Amino acid sequence: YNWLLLPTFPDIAVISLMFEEAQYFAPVSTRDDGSIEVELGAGHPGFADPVYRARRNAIAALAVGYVPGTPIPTAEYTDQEHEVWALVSRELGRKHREYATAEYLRAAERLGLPAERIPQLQEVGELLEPLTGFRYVPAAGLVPLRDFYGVLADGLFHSTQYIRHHSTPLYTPEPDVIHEVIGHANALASDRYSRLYRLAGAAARRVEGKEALEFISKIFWFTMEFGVMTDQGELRAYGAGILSSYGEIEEFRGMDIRPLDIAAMGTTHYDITKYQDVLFRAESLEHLEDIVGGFWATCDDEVIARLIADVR
Ligand code: TIH
Ligand code: FE2
Repeated sequence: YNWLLLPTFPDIAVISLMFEEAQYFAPVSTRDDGSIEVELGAGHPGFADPVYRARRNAIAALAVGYVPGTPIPTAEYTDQEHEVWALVSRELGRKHREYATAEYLRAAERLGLPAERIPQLQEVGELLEPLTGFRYVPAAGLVPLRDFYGVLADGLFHSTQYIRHHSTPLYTPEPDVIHEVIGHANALASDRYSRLYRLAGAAARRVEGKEALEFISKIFWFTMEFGVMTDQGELRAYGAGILSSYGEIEEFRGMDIRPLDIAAMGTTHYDITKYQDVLFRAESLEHLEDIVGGFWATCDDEVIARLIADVR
C-alpha cells in the first residue's frame, strides 16, 4: 500500500509535508489550454491506466468549476466505477454489522445510501440535510486545513468525487468517494457524531495559530477518522477511515489501542499511507462527547500550547 512513496512520486519530504498539512491528495493543476490535470504518481495503481486518468481529470474539472451555493455537478460514472462501489458496499455492509458501533449502524440505516451505484454528492447532501443539516461540497484536491475544518461548523463537508482504482478496492491511502460517503456521510447522519464534527469546526475557527490547528486536526484524525470505542462489550469502530476500508476494518482490533487522551492524540504522529497501528479507545459515546466534544467546545491557542509543552 506504499505506492505514494515510490521513487517517481514527487519527493518524500514534500509528501510528508502534505500529510502534515492535510490529508493526502494528488496535486491538481490547470494546463495551458485550461483543462485540468490530476498528477498521479508512478506507483499509483491508476498511473498506467489511461481510462482511469481521464476519469480523474474529468471529475476534478467538475469540482474546479463548482460554484458555491449551486447544485453539485453530476459525475457521470462508468459501469466499472459503479461496480467498485457495489463490491465495496457489499463487503463493508457485512463487516459493519460486526465491527461498527451501534450509533453508526443506526445512522447508516436512517441515511439509506444506495448499495448498487455511486450516489451523487448532491443526492448525499439531500439525504443528510433533513437529518442533521449537513451538506456536501465537492473538492478537486487538497483543501487547506482551516477551510476543511472551519466549514464543518456550518454543516458543510468537503468531499472528493472520484472513486479508487478497481485494482485496489479494499484500501486506498487517498480519500475517495467511498471513504467520504460510506465512511463520513453515514456518521454525519447521526445527531451525536455530527455534533462532534461541528464542534471540531468551531474549534478550528477559534484558534489562530498553525500549531493549535494541527493539534485539533490530529484529534479529529484519531477520533472521527480512526476512532474506536467500547460498544456492546467489544471494541468497535466509529472512525470513517476504518469504516471505509474492508481491508483495514479486519485489522484494527489487533492494533496498539490506547486510552482516549487529548494531549496524546494531539501530538501523536501518524502515517496516512498504511493501516493505522495506534488507535485511541473511548469507553462510550458519552465518554467521547465529554472528553473530545468538551475539548473542542472550549479549547483555545493557550490551552493547546500548554498541552503541547507538557508532552515535550
Ligand atoms: N484508507 C481509507 C480507505 O481505504 O477507505 C481512505 C482514507 C481514510 C483517511 C485518509 S484516506
Ligand atoms: Fe476522511
